[in-house]
Amino acid sequence: MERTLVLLKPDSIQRGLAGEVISRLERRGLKFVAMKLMKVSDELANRHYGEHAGKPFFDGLVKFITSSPIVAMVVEGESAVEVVRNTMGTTNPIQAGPGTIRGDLGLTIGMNLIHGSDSPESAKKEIDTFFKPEEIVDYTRNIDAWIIEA
Ligand code: D4T
Repeated sequence: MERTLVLLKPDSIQRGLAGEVISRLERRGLKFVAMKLMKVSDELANRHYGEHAGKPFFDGLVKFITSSPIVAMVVEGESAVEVVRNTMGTTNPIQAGPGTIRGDLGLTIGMNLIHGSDSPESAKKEIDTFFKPEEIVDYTRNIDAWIIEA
């Protein structure tokens, strides 16, 4: 089953929207296999957002993601990367469709509530960046028989 990294960004936590965002992912049928509240260090922020280094928004992005705690999660499910990205909506909440997390709850690209890996390859790298293998929990849910076709 595919896994992806999800981060509830500082604005989600500060605005008291963590439960709302987690609930939307849960209701979609996705399964959490790791979850923790944490502060992102400068070093971790630079590693996670390394591909954006040098871009005009990079310094602001690092400042934002290190400004206040986040919740990091590993989410599992059929096509989890794509499903999470669709549930999040586009990067800029102004363009994000209604019914998506960013479309319903966000207004600015710099505070767009949630991160989800953009491919299975980056998901693997990002999960390794944020979690030790022993922090990821394998378990079964009986309800999956009503969510995933055999
Ligand atoms: P993340 O990586 O946070 O899930 O966002 P996306 O995958 O949807 O978008 P991204 O990697 O292109 O951007 C990373 C992060 O930078 C912020 N950002 C982005 C910004 O503040 N200004 C900008 O112009 C862009 C393009 C938002 C998300």
